[in-house]
Amino acid sequence: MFSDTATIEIRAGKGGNGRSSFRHEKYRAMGGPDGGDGGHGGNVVFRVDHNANTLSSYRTARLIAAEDGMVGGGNQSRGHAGADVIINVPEGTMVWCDEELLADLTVNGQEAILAKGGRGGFGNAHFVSSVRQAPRTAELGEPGESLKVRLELKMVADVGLVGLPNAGKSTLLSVVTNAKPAIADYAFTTLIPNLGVVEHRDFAFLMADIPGLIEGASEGKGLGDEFLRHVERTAVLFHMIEAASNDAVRDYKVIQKELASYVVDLSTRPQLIVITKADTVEPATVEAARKALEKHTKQKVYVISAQAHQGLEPLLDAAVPVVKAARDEHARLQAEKDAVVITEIAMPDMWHVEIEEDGNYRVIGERIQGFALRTNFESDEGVERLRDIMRKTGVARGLRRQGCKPGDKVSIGDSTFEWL
Ligand SMILES: Nc1nc2c(ncn2[C@@H]2O[C@H](COP(=O)(O)OP(=O)(O)OP(=O)(O)O)[C@@H](O)[C@H]2O)c(=O)[nH]1
Ligand SMILES: [Mg+2]
Repeated sequence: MFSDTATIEIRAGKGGNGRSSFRHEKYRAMGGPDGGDGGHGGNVVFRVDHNANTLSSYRTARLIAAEDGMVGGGNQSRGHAGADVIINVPEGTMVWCDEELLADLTVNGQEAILAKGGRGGFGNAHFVSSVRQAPRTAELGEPGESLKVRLELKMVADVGLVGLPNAGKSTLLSVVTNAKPAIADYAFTTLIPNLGVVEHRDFAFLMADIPGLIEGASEGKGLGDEFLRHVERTAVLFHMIEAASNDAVRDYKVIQKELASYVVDLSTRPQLIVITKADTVEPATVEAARKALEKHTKQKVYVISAQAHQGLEPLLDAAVPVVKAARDEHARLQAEKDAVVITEIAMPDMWHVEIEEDGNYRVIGERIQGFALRTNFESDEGVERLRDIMRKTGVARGLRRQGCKPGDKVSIGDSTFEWL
């Protein structure tokens, strides 16, 4: 079955404790305090990876934890920071905690820190003052954040089956794909979309039955706005209307109105209009409904009986080119988005991060400074490209390790910008 949700507990690393120690010096019993700070705990970072397609790998995971920071060393050396843990998720993954949406991850390479590692404790070297020459105090590291999150993937299918409840959507899916959805003679049999693969004339595409929509769905009636979210992730719609309907055009309009009232207008998605369950009424009734629908929509209307396996070939034949066109369009939009994203950058030379007196972060390194020099900070695209380079080269992670948060100022060379 297609899995589109997973619940996991994520836990960031605990900060390392600060050390309390004193210098060993020849001829002196005890030198000055030299205990280093503990390292920061690792973060739990979600990252969009367009090679991932499902959340299935997280269905069995209970806990995903980042590494703890190490305790501070003698000689004022800072403990090692705990490594971040990266959770790769497909495009379109939403991360929820209770009812709150924490992250909506839509673009390849996009990252979000959802549990922040604890700060390392200060070592005793930190507490020296004119009146306290030999402090023994060292801080404990802070615990890392920990929370339970629900991942949800807006489903992606080439074709979504929409229509009123009981229109025969799941039945069609069960006949033309390998899926085995529940089918029954009452409304709202389907509550979660089922996904199947259609193999037709050497072409394969994904089809999903969407739960039935009713009037008011876009305002949440019958869980409708939940259901419409699934429609959002399907490229082509089969709009399905029962042959036994009293008024096929009215049924059609009800669904179109709900599709149009969603957050984004879904009524303009490419549609094939299908009269279903043709075997349940007289041929003349089917014909009248077909004529009325074609007149109203100015579009060809297909007639099927999924149960009797009738009319399916012409419908699937018509679907193939529409699905192909939708995929091409998607690829074109994706290519536009990717145009500002750099896929691989060789940056073998060294860089490091310093924290300046005013708390701003400074990245020092010849190549990254070179990139910054070539960045037009007036242009959002330019800044996004630089950020992407920083992600790809690990500089972004280096900054986070040092505690850099969204809103903090980052300087590279003569340029300063806000961290996102
Ligand atoms: N005679 C006949 N009955 C059909 C046909 N297609 C579906 N049905 C019946 O219609 C009823 C509803 O079918 P479903 O496929 O569950 O309808 P649905 O649109 O998925 O319904 P919801 O999930 O509730 O929105 C079931 O009893 C099916 O057996 C058909 O082509 N001919
Ligand atoms: Mg159904």
